[in-house]
Amino acid sequence: QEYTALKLKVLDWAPKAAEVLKGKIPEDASVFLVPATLRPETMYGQTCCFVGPALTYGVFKASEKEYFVVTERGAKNMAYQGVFEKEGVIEKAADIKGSDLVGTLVNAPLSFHPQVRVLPMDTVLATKGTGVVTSVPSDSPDDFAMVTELAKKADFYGIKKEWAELEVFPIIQTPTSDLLAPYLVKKLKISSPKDTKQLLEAKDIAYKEGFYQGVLKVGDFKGEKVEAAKPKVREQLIKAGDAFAYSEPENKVVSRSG
Ligand code: ZZB
Repeated sequence: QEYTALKLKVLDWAPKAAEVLKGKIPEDASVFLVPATLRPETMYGQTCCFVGPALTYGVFKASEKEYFVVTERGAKNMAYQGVFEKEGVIEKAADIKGSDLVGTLVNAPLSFHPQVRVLPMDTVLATKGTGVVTSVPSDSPDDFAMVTELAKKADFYGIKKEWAELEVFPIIQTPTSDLLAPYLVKKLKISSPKDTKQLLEAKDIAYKEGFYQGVLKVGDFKGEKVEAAKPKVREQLIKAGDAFAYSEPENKVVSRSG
């Protein structure tokens, strides 16, 4: 699987994260949460960044001045893809639990919401991508179901309600909707992230309809078909230094459905 790894720069750490990382990262270094996505063309619609609250992440040194927050597994893959300074070598500055990252404020490249929060999602897999997921509720049914749940039960999840209530803007027009994920969640009567079966079906439809019939409504490639615009948005992000290519060894790919 060829992913796009996006660099979400940390602007303000959650108090727990600040405490855990104190003295472990140079003051003048930039730290990024690095989600792996298959849908770079949807990045205009990011509203938050998900981590698995029970997962352990590492803060890995990418260069003198840049550190990446990803799973150790993700970092090991990156080490063989020219992402770090030495081929095959990872340098870990710290360990941090996903739950300690919740509430951290990050910059989301290209998004209409340039500043978004790190929020918890129990279904994030440690065995896929970087263990960090950028959330696009307009086009990902899983993400729409999760942000809806988080806003409904903010106290239970230990977050501020407004962190999960950022406006969901239309990004891609398809024959059925310009907010495909919310449309499918409603149509398939999905009421929570626990409706795994319907969510899988919704995801399948959203991928196919978005890719083959979608047209971008926003950004520099507005009016172009998703099929054509996807690699262009990706290139633009990479050229700007906001993203890089990340791939997974074929046999290790595990789908979100398990
Ligand atoms: C942003 C995005 C926008 C995504 C969208 C999807 C969609 P999949 O699920 O096998 O098809 N993802 C990445 N890593 C993980 C992980 N460790 N655990 C759980 N989910 C993960 O694989 C790719 C997608 O699953 C990725 O692309 C990411 O969410 C998520 F509009 O990034 B995506 C219809 C889907 N739309």
